[in-house]
Amino acid sequence: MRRFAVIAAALTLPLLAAPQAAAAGPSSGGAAARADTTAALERGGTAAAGERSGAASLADVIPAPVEVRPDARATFRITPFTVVQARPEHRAIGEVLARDLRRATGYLLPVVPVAPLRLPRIALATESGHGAEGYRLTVDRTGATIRASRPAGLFAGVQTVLQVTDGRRVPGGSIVDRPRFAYRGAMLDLARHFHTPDEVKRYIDEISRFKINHLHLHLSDDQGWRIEIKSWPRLTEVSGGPGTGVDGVGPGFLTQRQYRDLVRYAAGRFVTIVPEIDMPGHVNAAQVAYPELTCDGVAPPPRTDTAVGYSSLCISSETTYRFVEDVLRELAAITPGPYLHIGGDEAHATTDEDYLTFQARVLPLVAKYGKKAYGWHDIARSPAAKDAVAQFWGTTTTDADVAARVAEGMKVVMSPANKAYLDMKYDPNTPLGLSWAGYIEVQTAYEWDPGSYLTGVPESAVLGVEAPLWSETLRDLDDIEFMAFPRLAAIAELGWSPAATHDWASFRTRLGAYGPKWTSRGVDFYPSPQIDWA
Ligand code: TNX
Repeated sequence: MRRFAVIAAALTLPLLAAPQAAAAGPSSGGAAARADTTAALERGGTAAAGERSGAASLADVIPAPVEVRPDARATFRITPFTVVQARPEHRAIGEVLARDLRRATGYLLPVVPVAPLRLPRIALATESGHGAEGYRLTVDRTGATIRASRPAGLFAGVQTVLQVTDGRRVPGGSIVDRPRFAYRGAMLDLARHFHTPDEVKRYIDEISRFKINHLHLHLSDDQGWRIEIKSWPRLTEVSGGPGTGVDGVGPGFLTQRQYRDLVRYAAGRFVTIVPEIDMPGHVNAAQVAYPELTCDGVAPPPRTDTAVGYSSLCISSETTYRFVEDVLRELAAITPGPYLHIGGDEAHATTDEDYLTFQARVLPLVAKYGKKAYGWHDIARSPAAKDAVAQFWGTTTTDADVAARVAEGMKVVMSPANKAYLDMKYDPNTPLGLSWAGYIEVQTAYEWDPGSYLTGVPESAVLGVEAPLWSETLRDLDDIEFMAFPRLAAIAELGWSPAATHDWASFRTRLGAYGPKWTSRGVDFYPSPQIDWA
């Protein structure tokens, strides 16, 4: 009975549901997809509209997979009868695949636990040996199968299928894939300009397509405080209010409820949220709200400019540590991920001695709340950083403090500002962004090796890479997308793909072929002249 119902659904509903399904998607390619669908159906559902658009080969994947064996004779055609097969516990991942394919085809693409009879299918299956995020993809004329040991691997495989398909065909052959580094991150700065939960979700959607698995949120800075802390409510009442942020264009902050919702949303795309509260510098907004966080007890004026390095918590005051502990405790309670980022950068208004005093107390506090301490690489000045993770944001390839701490066990996430900072202009004509670390065209973002970049930091000490995007000059999602894409794809490849696959000519070609996917989703990417866009 159930089987019959599924077959009936697969056979009949696609034809009825097609136009609606296509129209429902937010994609700006919806109308075109609908026209293709109608044409294909008029031709008996056999014509593959995508063939005309020079559909991808199985090797057209960003980040490049570990091993690809294309087989031109084994192409799988997606038809109105195709189903997605996923066990109930993997249903949500199956839906991620089906949702995009429905948008492209207008077909129903039901997600079913067992595909009936010989219906063509894209199947998700479990198989040991693929590690935390690895997967194997096989495609032949009867279907495609993604096998993984863990759900994150199935999700990664789904992203690969979505890249190689034009909605009508999945190119034949097989892929075996797994990440080079466990940490592949992106960062948004909500302090300089607030970005709404919806904007953050759209960014999560886009970064997870490139197998980015961490999103670092910079939640406080001199200009604004963007996360509700129940024990210190004025932080957001005052410094998340109107007039906060660069140029005073606030307001905005995340309630704890909104933050938890973001964490949940990200988890559904296998992205871990990493919250950052920057200290002991970059704290002017906190001090505006609570003058007792200064040494003289006088509230500083709110700041809407982009200067850095002028504010410091009062290191000799116990109020400071009560504040820090309250914040870390509340953040830890709403953050299931392993990391709390405590900033630590550009503390130019804190003396060296005070900086060390502060870190000796605060780095261990993170562990007290069950989390791993993570900070900008300035924390390597402190001996207490040996158990932490440091995010390297320098523009040099040597840092004695980082090398010394790494020898003691510290791990490093690589974000060299002159390679991985997505807020740097592409060239002198880029209307948005800054240029203090130089101009970063796509090739510059791509051509470096995180595993051998820093003297004294062997690959074994590198947890991964992250591409920060600071928001001094950015307002809305279009601005974010224009700076992030296509460079984020380059950083994602450095984080995921084996060093042996690193090849600018190949990346450049695959990136050019990806352009229409961004266009069809309305992603406002920068059409770099270095790339031949399809
Ligand atoms: C440096 S990078 C900063 C930020 C700025 C950024 C702008 C780092 C750890 N600190 O405060 O927003 O440059 O590119």
